[in-house]
Amino acid sequence: MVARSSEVRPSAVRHSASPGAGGRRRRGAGRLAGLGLGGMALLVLLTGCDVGAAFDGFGWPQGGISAESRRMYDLWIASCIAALAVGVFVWGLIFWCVVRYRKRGNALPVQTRYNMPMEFLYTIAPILIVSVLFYYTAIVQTDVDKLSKNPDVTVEVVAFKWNWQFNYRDGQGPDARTTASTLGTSEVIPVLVLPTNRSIRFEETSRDVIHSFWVPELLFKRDVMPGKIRNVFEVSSLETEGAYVGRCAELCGSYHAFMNFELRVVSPEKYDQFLAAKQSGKSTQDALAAIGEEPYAETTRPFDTRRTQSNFNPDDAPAFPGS
Ligand SMILES: [Cu+2]
Repeated sequence: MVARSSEVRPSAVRHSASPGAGGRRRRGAGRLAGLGLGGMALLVLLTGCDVGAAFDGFGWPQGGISAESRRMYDLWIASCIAALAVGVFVWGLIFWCVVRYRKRGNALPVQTRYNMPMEFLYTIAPILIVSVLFYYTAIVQTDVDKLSKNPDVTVEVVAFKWNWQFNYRDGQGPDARTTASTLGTSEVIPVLVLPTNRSIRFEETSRDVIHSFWVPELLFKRDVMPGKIRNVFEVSSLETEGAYVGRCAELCGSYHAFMNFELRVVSPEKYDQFLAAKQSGKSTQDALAAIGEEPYAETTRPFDTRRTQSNFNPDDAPAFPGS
């Protein structure tokens, strides 16, 4: 139902009443349908190839190494395609209106208001779009946050100013036992060795302030809280072997930016050998060398804090450590 103002131009009435108007409307509708079909064909063509790679991930980091990171990446790409489709449709309508209804004389154009179908569409369409995006976001988020009863590997992540300790556990929760451990120092970057194709549970705890465990290739970070809070998350499988830098993603103090570690993803067989070597009393570096891996971190290096060399005395009077 269309309600129009009283300012309908006679020419408009004449125009719509002219004998050729029905044919022109049909042609216009045909053109619109053609455009719609063409747009859909283009979308199918684009989704058929790797749209994410073609558009550089639409700004999202590529190269995720976990099943969860792939799902988050896919959600982002699908959301971008949906946003682009809506954008192209709206831009098309804008340009069509600009051309079709450009000024042709001084007469006031047809004034349209209280167009109920249009107003209904304006209200329903955004609600539908947001609902669909929310639905898929909720599914992926639930999937990423999902915890299983019996993960294959449980590792306790302990953060402290300004380093990490990784404890391999024989069960879940604070009461489980640590069977092997890796501790970072000022001279050695801690290397967290984990296997491919096994589910891994991370249980996080901090010894001082809030830190954040972040491996960019997991496309995921989670705060590490002090006190009794144990933040837990799982990765259903790591898919690509390799060395990946890990960082603290929460501003935790002076040396926050250097609080690095390395995630080393190896085959399940190598992982079992590594763990056995650690449990037999070998150091992390010796255990890594025993399975044919680089003993020290490859993606980052220890930093020099120069904590003992600072001298804030403007007269350069010597300052000694501890003095
Ligand atoms: Cu930190």
